[in-house]
Amino acid sequence: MTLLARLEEAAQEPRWAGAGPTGAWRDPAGANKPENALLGVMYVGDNSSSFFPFTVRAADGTDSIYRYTALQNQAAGSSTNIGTSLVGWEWDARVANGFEPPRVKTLSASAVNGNLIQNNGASYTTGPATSNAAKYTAASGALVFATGSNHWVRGLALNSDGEGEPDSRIQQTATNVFEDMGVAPATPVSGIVLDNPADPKVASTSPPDADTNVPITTKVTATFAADMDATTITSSSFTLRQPGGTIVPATVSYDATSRTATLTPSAQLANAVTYTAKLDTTVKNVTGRALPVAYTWVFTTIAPPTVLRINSGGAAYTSSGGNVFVGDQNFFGGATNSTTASITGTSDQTLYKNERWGSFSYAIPVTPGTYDIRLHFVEMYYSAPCAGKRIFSVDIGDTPASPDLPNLDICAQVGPNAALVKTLVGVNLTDGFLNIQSIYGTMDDPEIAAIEVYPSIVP
Ligand SMILES: [Ca+2]
Ligand SMILES: [Ca+2]
Repeated sequence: MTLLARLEEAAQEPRWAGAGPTGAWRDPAGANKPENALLGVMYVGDNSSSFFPFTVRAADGTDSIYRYTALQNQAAGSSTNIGTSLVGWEWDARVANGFEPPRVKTLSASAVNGNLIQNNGASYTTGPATSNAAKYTAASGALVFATGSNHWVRGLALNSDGEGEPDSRIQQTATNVFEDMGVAPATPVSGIVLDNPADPKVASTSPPDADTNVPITTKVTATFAADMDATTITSSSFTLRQPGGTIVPATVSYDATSRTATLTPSAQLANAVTYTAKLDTTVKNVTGRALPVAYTWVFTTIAPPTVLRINSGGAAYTSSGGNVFVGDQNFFGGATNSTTASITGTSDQTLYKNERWGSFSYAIPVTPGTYDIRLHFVEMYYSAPCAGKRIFSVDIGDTPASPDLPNLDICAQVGPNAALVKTLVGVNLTDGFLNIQSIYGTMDDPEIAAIEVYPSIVP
């Protein structure tokens, strides 16, 4: 049992004698631990005079916490409102603040209206919002379920003041959540369905439910808790669907040793798409018992690989080969310089007529993956002979080599006002950014003329 308390209104909390000021968990100047890091959702607003229905959309309803209710079988695109006041008086929602745990799954989307917290509790405004119930499985294996508001429990029973809207769907959902946590009621009220231990059960899936950044080459697997009847696991009973409901062509197999069903798509999946995997109730175990309800889970494929070209120190430019370079961006520090001199060794002189120089870095957002990085350099300040007059290094923060380009002497390699290109192949960019850092060497300032990052041509 876990007891959670919160402080969300930094400006309004009392100051206890002898203690420091209390603050909001989410306050960046204080604890800086937003509540959604623990709960998957967090307080976003309230209304103490108007309450709202709890809204489960068709896609939310396919989650297994809604099993044994009609919420699982809503028409695509439709939704169900439960009660009139099961969302109030304070509401939570998912918040994209960078603190949300992996694989949080939205379980409701209820329209609300009232006070909306601003700036981590510094103030409020008023207006509409959407409240979310959600769940996720923590790294510890703990299942975390958040109801989305403090009124949700009024769907279980009347409170001591006679307030509430008891609803069998809320009661069944609560029962399901407890069963998923390993606690089954011994004396359920009439109408509540308990899991039958004899029924087949999905022990795990791959990708896991609500996973993101899934490779487009993924297979989809479900591992069962008991031996299954292989003849019931087919491309009809185990399916993968696109958002519109179209089935992804695939083959399905079952491995009895690992009790694992595997769906292999016939082609690569699309990027940045949420797919829905489903095991139907025709799937049976070796004793002939079927899945009591369809088992559905979702995952989202990775965004397309990044292709980005930057004209360091200059403006947007399309190369003679048709490659689009954007104007200088994603940099920190350094200064720019330019020349009107002709540049040799290139059909894209424009790229080399301006540069970023000094102590600079780049943090370029990229979809995680394997990339080639092409760096362009020029010596535009010194005239010949200039070998040895500028010696510097460049490091890619994402590689173990440090620096990746040591003791670069542009002029010694190609002379002044000439293009020098260095390509690093097969660089794994896993954290969402390509980090480039200039490093001062023995002579003068580092510089760079252009940067390209594109999916690796190396298999
Ligand atoms: Ca490096
Ligand atoms: Ca440039």
